[in-house]
Amino acid sequence: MERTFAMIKPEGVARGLVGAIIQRIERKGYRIVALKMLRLTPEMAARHYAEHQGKPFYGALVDHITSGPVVAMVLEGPGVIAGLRRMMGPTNPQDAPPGTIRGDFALEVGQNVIHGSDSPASAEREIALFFSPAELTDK
Ligand code: RTP
Ligand code: MG
Repeated sequence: MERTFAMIKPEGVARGLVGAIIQRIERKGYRIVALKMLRLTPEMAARHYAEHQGKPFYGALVDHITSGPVVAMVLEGPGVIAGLRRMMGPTNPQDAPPGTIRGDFALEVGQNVIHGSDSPASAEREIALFFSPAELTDK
């Protein structure tokens, strides 16, 4: 069964959106395989966002993602990688339609409340970065 990595970003936690976001994910039918709250170190942020190193927004991105606690999750379900990305909506919340998480809960690209893996390779890499195999629950 397909798995993906999702993370409610610091502003989502600070704004009290954890329950609302998780409710949408569970209501869709995806299974939460693992879940924890943590604050990223700069080293973890650099590994997580390695693909963006050198881009103009990279420094702000790392500063932001390390600015407070996040909620990290592994989700499972058929087509969950693309499916979660559809539920999230586009990167820029101003382009995100109503009904998507970013469309309903966010306005700024740097404050778009949720991360989701963008491919099977990213999902595998990001799950391993945040969770040990023993933390991934079986049904
Ligand atoms: P994410 O990785 O957070 O799930 O978001 P994404 O795939 O939709 O977007 P990505 O291209 O991977 O960018 C990662 C995060 O960087 C911030 N960003 N800022 N100022 C900008 O132009 C800009 N572009 C991207 C966003 O917070 C985005 O989620
Ligand atoms: Mg991305």
